[in-house]
Amino acid sequence: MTVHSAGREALDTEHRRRFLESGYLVLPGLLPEALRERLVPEVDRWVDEGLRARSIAACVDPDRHGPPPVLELELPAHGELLAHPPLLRALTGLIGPSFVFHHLHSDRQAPGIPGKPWHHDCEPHDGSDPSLVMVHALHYLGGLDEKVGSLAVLPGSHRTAAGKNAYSHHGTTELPGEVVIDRLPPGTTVLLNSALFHTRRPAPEGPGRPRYFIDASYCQAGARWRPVKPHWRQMLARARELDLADGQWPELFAEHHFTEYTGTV
Ligand SMILES: O=C(O)CCC(=O)C(=O)O
Repeated sequence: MTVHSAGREALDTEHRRRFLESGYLVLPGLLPEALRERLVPEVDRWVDEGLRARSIAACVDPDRHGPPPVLELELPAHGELLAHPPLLRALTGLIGPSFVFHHLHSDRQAPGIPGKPWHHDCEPHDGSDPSLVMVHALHYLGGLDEKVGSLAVLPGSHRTAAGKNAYSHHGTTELPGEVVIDRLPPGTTVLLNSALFHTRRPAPEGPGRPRYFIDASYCQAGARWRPVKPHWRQMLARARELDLADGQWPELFAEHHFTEYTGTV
């Protein structure tokens, strides 16, 4: 497993080389306890008050539901998370300083939730440069262990062009060459090249404890990327209004990095 100790100022060229080659990097404890302690009740609220369900409905059937009443990034700790300085510094080390926020999801997965079949999450862009990268930051607030199940990745799979669900017929089964990430301390972030195939596996010994999982994604500047939420403009506008980038990172919430929303694919 490619592991980097969080808290160091910048990732060195070796981390970058390993990320380019394998397509992932594990940053144990990137999220400090104080931030985690504020994120967990926000995730609980997001799920228990139906805000997550409402947010999904806004994407699945926008004509019927309209935009959600609350956005993930309007929850204060979630807003902080998406521009968490050590995270943005790590991204800079991997893909350079010019990138745009794409989307944020937050969930408390119930114990016993089924796995998620092999897939990747890369969105297309309208440019001609195939080397432009989208990165997903998978934040495991409570870490990973036998009580919450694991994440498996297929190193190098991001380098072959394939549809998001090209391996979904394998379900969550073991694939040759996979790396299983099944033990992570709380507050660990796994950075994935979004084109990397990965799968979520359920807890091996049956239902354990809830899996607190937030993912945020970022796209390298240089082309216009496809948005995944119909209310993407509102999302970026609120992030700018709330100054989540703290006066820095001018591209982080800029609209010009996106094509028009054309529906779910
Ligand atoms: O739950 C996880 O560890 C990964 C989930 C996942 O693959 C996804 O949300 O795309």
